[in-house]
Amino acid sequence: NPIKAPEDAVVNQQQGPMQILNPNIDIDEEDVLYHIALSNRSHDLKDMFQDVKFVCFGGSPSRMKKFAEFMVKELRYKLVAGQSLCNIAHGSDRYVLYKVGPVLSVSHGMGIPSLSIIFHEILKLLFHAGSSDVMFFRIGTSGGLGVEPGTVVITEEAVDGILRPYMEVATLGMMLQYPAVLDQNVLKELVASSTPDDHFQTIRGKTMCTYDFYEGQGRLDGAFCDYKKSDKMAFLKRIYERGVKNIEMESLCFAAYCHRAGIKSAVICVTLLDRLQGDQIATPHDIMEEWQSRPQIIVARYIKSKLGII
Ligand code: R2B
Ligand code: URA
Repeated sequence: NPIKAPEDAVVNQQQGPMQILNPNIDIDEEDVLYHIALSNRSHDLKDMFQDVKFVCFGGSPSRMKKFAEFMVKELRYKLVAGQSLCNIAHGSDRYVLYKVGPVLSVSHGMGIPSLSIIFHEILKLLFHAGSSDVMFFRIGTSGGLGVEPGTVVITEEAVDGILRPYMEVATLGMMLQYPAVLDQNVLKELVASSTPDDHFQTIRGKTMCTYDFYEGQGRLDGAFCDYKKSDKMAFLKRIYERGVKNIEMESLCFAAYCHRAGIKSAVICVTLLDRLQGDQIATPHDIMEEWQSRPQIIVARYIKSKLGII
């Protein structure tokens, strides 16, 4: 039977230096952050990361590099003469990690298992670094429901593939449930930051997070499909009527872990297609590139407003 995670494992909201809820992590021992090839012994994590205030996660390594380059411009950040941005996790080829002043740009790969690994390691990195009052964002892509492709959806609640607002994790032979709660104030501020001059719509809505891109999202074009188009449409209409505006593959874990750690966070995804109209993503590359910059614009605007940069 599923079991609710222990209440005392939930911090309400972190304040001050990053806390970690694992008594086994001892700062006097070596802690290897294996998938980003860093450790609290081999690197001076305080020196490298103590000033981090915003961590932006996104699926693709090249997109997160572009986001870091975008932030260099937006924050008018001065790179050391003759130097370009460097991937701090270059010793591993699993994820990329760039730092632009107080902003970290990190790739998380596809799906909950991949996001979960980097989330643990980034949280431990910030703990060792003694960073304080840090916010997390996921800037990503998704399939939309009844919205114009290219629309940005900011998640009000993440639900799983059967509309449950929590993530289940099999732990020591038990199914533990972690509520996928997101900060409603950050959500409001992000939605309010969109302007009539933006060349795209920014809306709020529920986000369905699935464990699979094909059957999990009711697609008809996977290698397997044991249902009919009418079944798919009935499912998508049902979830649309329950307020789901987009479907992707990480928001449930991202929201659940941020809530569990007491970190303010938001999920901002652009929609690449309208799933009520089809399954295949065939939009030209240049248009897709422009769409994928939209969540970055919203988050950069938010970060700049918090840093007092006009
Ligand atoms: C959105 O896009 C990816 C699948 O194409 C997945 O990581 C997600 O959430
Ligand atoms: N990412 C998803 O998970 N689903 C889509 O339909 C598009 C992007």
